Amino acid sequence: MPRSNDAVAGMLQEYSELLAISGRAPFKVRAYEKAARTVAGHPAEIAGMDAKALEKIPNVGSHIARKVREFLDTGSVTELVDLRSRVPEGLRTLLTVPGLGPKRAHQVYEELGITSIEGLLQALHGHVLRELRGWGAKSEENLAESLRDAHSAGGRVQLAFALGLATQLLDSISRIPQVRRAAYAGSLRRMRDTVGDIDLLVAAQDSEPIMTAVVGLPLVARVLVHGPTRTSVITTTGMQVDVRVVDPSVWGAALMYFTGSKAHNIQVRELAGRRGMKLSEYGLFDIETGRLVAAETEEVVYAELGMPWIPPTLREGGGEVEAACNEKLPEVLELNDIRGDLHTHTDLTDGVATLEDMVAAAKARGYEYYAITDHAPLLYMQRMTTAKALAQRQRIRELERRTGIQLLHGTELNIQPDGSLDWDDEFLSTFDIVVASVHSQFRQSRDEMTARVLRAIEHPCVNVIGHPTARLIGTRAPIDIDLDAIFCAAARTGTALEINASPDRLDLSGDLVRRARHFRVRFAVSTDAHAVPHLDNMRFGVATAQRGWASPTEIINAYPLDELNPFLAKQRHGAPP
Ligand code: DGT
Ligand code: CA
Ligand code: CA
Ligand code: ZN
Repeated sequence: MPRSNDAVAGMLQEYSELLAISGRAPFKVRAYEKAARTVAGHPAEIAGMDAKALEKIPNVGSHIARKVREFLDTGSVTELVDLRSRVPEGLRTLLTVPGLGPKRAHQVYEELGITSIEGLLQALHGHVLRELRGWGAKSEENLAESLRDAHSAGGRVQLAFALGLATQLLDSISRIPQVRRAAYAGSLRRMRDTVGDIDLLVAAQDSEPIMTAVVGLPLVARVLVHGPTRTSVITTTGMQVDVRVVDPSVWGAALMYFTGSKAHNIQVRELAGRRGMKLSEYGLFDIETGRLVAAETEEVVYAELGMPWIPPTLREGGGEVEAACNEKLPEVLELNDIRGDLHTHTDLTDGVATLEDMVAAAKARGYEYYAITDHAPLLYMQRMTTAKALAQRQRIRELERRTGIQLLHGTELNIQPDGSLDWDDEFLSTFDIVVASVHSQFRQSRDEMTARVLRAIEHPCVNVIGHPTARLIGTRAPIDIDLDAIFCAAARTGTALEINASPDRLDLSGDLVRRARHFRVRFAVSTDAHAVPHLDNMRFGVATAQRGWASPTEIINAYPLDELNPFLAKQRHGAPP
């Protein structure tokens, strides 16, 4: 997993944003932005490359290569640090305003002297922004809307971002000599789709040296609390991290407590009470004798309470405690149940990697099968044509012979506002798998939207509805649609609903998966990968399926190919390929 690529891409992206907000030439801004995207999607780990090898990466010239090398060697870039210090703090916070963008942030700063989010809101509500060059009432409304959407995410961050940050911190913390164990807990361990703050748990005899080391970590920007059992810091990314140090002997009880959720903890504690015991972060105790019953591992604590260990993704207080006590916990989907990815792109449309690179990566993951589902002609900017699709099919068949992995030639259709699709039925029936998704016109009425998606579900060639609610976490609300009608029709017609594993989508969400399961819907957990590293997002999709209590029997890409194929056959007319 090329982690260094993500870090470098982040650095280049920040650089481009700082250039933009400083009012530098647009071509320079774009160069860094393009380099960031290419690096993020580059299939090989770039950490070990020298400047010359770096320059061979598309969109990476000598200047950028030098900065990347400096970043990899020293962990920072002098010119970036310099640029950061020259952009006022208030102006930098404008960069975090969704829907504003660096160019406009620079504009409101220069022309109106706005240096804070409050100032921006004032100008917005006073209808001052619409008077600016290049704005107008429409831009003003759009900004207001982005702000409303973001506010509903409540200052939380996406799961993948929190996981990346937690992993980096744990990496540093594990190097502190006195540390016996360290792990993340809280909503991150439960894999909620957004995370408020990161909770880290550390096992050590003595907390003092740990906390001292933690507040000194380079990622720490500000210390909120520096105590012996709990330390809270704000990282340079703006995210809060709570660190607790416990004695190794109570690791299990503490991990259980700080994993939560609060609702789960309350239910488990009540259960303990009914059995004459008391549960806290220090362990499970017999109330009468005060004797410690269990604390060392989560397994023994749950076992003493009369339950099997409950996967963290289920710990939301949604009936899992009762189910566990009655031996009714689901056998949830695990990452190694996944036999293939059913929604992926290549550079034939908007992916950044070649067909060959994507397939090689899929094979390296040990997948039994793999579907290529590039966009279809109605998404005009992708310039897909029938001829290109057929040529791709040819390449796929050859590649299949060479590599031995079963390849499905698919496509991702665009569900038009009236529910019609790309291509005619005859051509559609020649694909091995068809995904259909809403990619535009998100604001139809509920009735129109429901009819639109139902028509796609009823189509005999459509196997999967991609990212069914079209939400983008923190930026776009879900479409307004009668989901029960969708679930009912999907189950009846043998159309799977996607659990899109991309961290900005996680669509369907865990809650919706759980609701859909009552209708006996089948699901496809897919990454929608546009680059090789995106294939790793499968873990977020699996976690989302778990949060919906889904078992492998309900997930079509956990089926072996000879069970998947009859599902994909649906009710197609026309000759199969
Ligand atoms: P977040 O940070 O908003 O994404 O959500 P969490 O679940 O990580 O919540 P957080 O960070 O406030 O607390 C971490 C865990 O600590 C939480 O999941 C359960 C436990 N916890 C915190 N406060 C309480 C409480 O008042 N009662 C109980 N029983 N547990 C608590
Ligand atoms: Ca938390
Ligand atoms: Ca916390
Ligand atoms: Zn896609």
